[in-house]
Amino acid sequence: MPLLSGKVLFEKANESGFAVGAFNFNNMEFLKAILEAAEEEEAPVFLQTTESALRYAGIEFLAGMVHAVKDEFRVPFALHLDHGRSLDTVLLAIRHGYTSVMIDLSDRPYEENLEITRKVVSLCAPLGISVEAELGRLVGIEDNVESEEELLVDPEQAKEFALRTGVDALAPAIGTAHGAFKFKGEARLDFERLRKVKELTNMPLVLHGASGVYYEYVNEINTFGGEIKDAKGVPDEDVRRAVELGINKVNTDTDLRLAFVATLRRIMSEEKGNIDPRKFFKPAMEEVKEIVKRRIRLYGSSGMASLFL
Ligand code: PH4
Ligand code: ZN
Repeated sequence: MPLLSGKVLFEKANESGFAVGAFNFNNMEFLKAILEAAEEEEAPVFLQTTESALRYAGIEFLAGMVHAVKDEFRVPFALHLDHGRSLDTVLLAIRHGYTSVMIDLSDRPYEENLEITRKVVSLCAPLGISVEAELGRLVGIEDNVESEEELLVDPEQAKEFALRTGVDALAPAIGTAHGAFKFKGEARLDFERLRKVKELTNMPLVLHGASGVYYEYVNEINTFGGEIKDAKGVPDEDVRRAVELGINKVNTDTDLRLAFVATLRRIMSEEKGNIDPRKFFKPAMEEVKEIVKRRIRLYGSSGMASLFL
């Protein structure tokens, strides 16, 4: 299956009422784990890189790996720029064969976000590249904000933004946050707000900051020398509900990091005489593959590759 435009993935998911898993990668180990998991689950996926991934590994390596292996896999996938912060990064991604981009100017004034997003759409649409944008802001407990409410998406504004920009997908802030520390107490997602955004836009929606931050990995990390206290993620039932209410792409990065690091910490402490990194990385990569499969099943996208034949 060729590398597809994100447009195709977004449209099929929206039509059929499931979410495509979007997984971040910064190296070969994560990319291989994600693709193998998708293949085993027969699920479409977004392979995505942020600007910090590009600073870490270089776009030539990250995009180069995807283009080099794309014909080895049968499942449909898109190469997506996650949280692109400028027109320059979008242009860089276009030059490197990305099939989907996110332009994230959610921390800028509304009109500025709108104008630049419009420009990105006018560049990407003729090339068949999908565009995702964000409205409202994602904040974690580290950000110390006084009023979370005013950072959440305004559904009427989402409708206007979608019409005026022509974006293919919208990421509405409904209370999630990036990283392993998402909530102080119980998880609180604003489902009513999500329902309203879907009703008013009827377009593909994206959930960022959706990791489950599973206890078993947090516990393993803490047991083998790590220190991550008060970690908290989005419960599986909340992710399921968000998909039922119209989320069509779910971003997951932290869960993959936790799986990888937990396994590394355990094996490094068990095999003190080993200096071959492959002996650490291989099982860590396998664990990333397991968590990707688990998340794909949660999003209802297992078996959905057949829709693209
Ligand atoms: N993302 C991933 C953001 C990763 O700069 P960086 O590479 O560290 O950024 O867009 C998510 O929405 C991931 O959500 P999660 O943290 O809940 O997995
Ligand atoms: Zn995100």
